[in-house]
Amino acid sequence: ASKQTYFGVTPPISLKESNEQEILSTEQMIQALHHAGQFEDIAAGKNREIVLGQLDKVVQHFVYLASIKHGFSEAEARESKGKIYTFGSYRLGVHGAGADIDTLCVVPAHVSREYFFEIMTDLLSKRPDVKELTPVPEAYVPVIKMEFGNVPIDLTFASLHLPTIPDSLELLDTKILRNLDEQCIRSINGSRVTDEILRLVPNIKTFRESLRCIKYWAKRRGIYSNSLGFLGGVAWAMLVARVCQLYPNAVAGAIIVRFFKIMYQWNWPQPILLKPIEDGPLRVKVWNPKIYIQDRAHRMPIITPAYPSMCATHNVSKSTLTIMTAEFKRGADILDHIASNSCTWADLFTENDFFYRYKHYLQVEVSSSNLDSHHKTTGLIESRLRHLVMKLENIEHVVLAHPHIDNFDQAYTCKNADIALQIANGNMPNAQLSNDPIMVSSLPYSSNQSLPDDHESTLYKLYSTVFFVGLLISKKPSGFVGNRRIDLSWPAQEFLMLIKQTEMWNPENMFINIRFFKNLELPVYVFKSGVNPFIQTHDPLK
Ligand code: 3AT
Ligand code: MN
Ligand code: MN
Repeated sequence: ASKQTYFGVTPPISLKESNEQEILSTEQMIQALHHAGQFEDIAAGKNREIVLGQLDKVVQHFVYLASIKHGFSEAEARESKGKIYTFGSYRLGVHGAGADIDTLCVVPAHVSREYFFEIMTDLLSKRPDVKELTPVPEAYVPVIKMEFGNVPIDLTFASLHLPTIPDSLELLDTKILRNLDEQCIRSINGSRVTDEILRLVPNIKTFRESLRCIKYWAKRRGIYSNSLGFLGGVAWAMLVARVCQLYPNAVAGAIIVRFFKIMYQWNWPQPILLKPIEDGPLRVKVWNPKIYIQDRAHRMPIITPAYPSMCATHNVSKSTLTIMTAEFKRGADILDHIASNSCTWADLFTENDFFYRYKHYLQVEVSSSNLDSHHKTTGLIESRLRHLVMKLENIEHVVLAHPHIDNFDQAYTCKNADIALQIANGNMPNAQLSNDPIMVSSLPYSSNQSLPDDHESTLYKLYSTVFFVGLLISKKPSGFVGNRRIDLSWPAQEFLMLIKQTEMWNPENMFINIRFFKNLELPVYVFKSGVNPFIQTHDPLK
């Protein structure tokens, strides 16, 4: 058999080079992305490199100290070296201005994870250029999060079964996975997947330009979120990589045209693969719908190329697949119009109209009096909301349950705990009627900001976050109206139970309520105009 000369699991569809029109269109696309601030400036890029250099020094110091602590001699400890690898959007070369750098710290066998969280954390905490240092040792992928020289960093860790880490070490070699614990295998996986993707695309520059476009488009259209059942960064990268494989000589503008056409017509659950699924030396599960029922349930399988291959789109539901397919169609149509000059790239990137699209909405509001609990609660809801979506979409007459990828933060300052409790329970007191006005401010506490401390310590603070799900309900058979609330309240009840049964749920200081309503009851803060456009008549006395 002749040696395979193409990238991917099938030969390319076309080897054609792009024409002048496609090259021009690509330039316009890059310009539109620049205009939208999707590239960071040169100084910021330099700063990232400096930060990575400094982080490398800290890692070497950490390995040295850990080796001494482990009983190595001074000379042996000096010989021990670690290495930093990057992965995620920075490694792919598609990161935006504020993006983090995902890093993996690889060390020799004698340097344990316990040392990492003890010694490395200690070294970092002593640096004035490190802020918001947050070790998360118990995470699925243990990580130290921080801001290093104003760059957000996720630092993961893997200790290899090797006495020292040679500078030339390639993580793609499956042999290095032998004898590692699960956390290490998971930590290395992110890096291995990114490296494979880069190895499997025919032209890296074209891949990067195309992916930048698709990432921005997906964010603007509200379909960029792995946890909510859309796709995350890795899955979008694999989709774009697959189209690049099929058109190895096309420029980015032409790749985008093909991307939407192919994805719109794709015969799911036929999987997207960048290479044949490989076997390997470990006793770990590899994606295989012939063997595993849970793999057969994947509606939109996009499979990671590095052993052990996994499905990166486990969370996709009936609704989210429908929503993404409609977006692929929209993209294909707009690209037709761009080709005929009746649309521009900016039209592709128009923000989605989530709050104008549905007649019915559901909101999940969580609140807490302290920021720390509140961060935990919002994280919990974010990771579980898709379960509510799946319960809803299974109800008769619910055609679509559409989770909104952005939530809304609100901070209340109340005169007393009683008012705060009312708000927390979803009963906003009427400010007009009560003599105690409620101050509402929309502090972005995602930036870890506390409400400013007022001098009146009697004021009671409440942090709240609201998540929205849009509902498309089919034309009701007569008499259905009366049943609708009952029909929808069950999934909500079940979801509340699921949340409240979680170990971290603290009913003393965590509040959750769910409401269904029609579009004319949507709160004004979801509209840029500050007005709910569905309320047509305005009562001047109100
Ligand atoms: P940004 O530019 O940072 O928004 P990204 O693609 O770099 O996009 P992340 O930094 O969130 O995205 O993630 C980078 C990689 O880290 C992707 C995946 O391999 C891994 N990762 C992210 N979130 C999780 C998670 N919850 N569990 C396990 N791995 C994760
Ligand atoms: Mn990242
Ligand atoms: Mn990250």
